[in-house]
Amino acid sequence: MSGAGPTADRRCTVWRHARLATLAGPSGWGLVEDGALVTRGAHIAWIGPDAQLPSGLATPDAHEQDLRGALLTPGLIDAHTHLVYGGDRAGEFELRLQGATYEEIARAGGGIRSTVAATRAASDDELFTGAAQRAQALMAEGVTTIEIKSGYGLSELHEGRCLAAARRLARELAVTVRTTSLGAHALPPEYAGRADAYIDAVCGWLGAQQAAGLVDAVDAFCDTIGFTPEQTQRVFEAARALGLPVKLHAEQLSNQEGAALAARYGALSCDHLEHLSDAGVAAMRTAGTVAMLLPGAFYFLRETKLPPVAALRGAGVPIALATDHNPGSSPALSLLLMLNMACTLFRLTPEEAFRGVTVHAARALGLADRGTLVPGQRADLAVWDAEHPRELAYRFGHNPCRRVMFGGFERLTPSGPRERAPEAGALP
Ligand code: DI6
Ligand code: FE
Repeated sequence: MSGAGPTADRRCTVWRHARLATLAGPSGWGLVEDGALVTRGAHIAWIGPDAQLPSGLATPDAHEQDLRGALLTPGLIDAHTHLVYGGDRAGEFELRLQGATYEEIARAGGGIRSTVAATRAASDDELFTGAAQRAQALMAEGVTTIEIKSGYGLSELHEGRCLAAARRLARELAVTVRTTSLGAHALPPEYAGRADAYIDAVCGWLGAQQAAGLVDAVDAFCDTIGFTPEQTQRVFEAARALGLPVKLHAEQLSNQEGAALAARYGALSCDHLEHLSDAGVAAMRTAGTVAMLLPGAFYFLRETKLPPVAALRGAGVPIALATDHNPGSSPALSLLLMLNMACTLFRLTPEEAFRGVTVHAARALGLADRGTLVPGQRADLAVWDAEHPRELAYRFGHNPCRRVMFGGFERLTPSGPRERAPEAGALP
């Protein structure tokens, strides 16, 4: 566990006397008792037992921080959110508690489409401010990377405004944002009865979104109240033509064999998956696609059909977890709560759950530079008031995050700005 690179005179921090959960290697926590970790610039330069900390590794002006036994882990990654939208759906929540189903509300023109109306009516600043507040709630729990989907604008103009708000978050907050274009989330009212024409429009505006630097990946909602596999495939073809990776909201409410379709396009992840078939599991394994489980939506929609965790585990499909934060099916703003829910509801082990918001979440975003504490990885770190990482999945409604380092700079508070302006090139 060594490997300082030859990078010159960049600012260093030496974290000493920490319990490290490195997640290095294919399984296990990778625990190092009384460990040390050296960051240089935006990256991890060295990690290992404190007693083996090499002298002369850090620059003379390095900040030295004694963590006195606190737990140090990779920063957390929320790899599936819909953070940018207007309004809320608390009234719909009440309707569902009185017996209306999510599908019934959607078919009656509520659901996603009511959020679309509120999103279109919101100003750019309102979209940004609402999303920033939600992002900071996630960041307070040690989140350093967030994926944000569009999908509540549903026109070229409004989808672009939502993706631009997501990009602005990355400029103004100390967090990495990956954007996903989800025009194929629901049918907007002006295209009622013309789903194929709407899909043509979605495919048509992807190129301009990409040219504007607004999109890192493409997603769709393939389900009875979403789009058909054929329509989904057309979106995937358009993404492939542009060289954009795909992912899919698959088998959430029904089995459309969407996961197998997505796997044929080399999808980064398939998400939800309660109704995933054995064929879908096999296709995901072959393609190396991550299974993104979303316990917040399962819980909030009071679903009873469990995702096939044993089959995914048996096939060696990497499992990730995310909040799926959105106003309709998962208004959750705690990734730590998802750890607990994934264990209690889906029977993941605490280690599987934690890998799901670190290593496997990074993979679901196609990011190879984060998710573990290994030399060369980004210095995205979280310090916890905990003795063992399993405690992060055990307690709920409790936030033990004490400090966060983002790309080699400590945030002033866990959700706050960087302690000082970044050096050019040090941050994404
Ligand atoms: N599945 C979901 O759970 C979210 N989107 C999707 O395709 C829900 C979005 C919403 O209800 O606003
Ligand atoms: Fe979602």
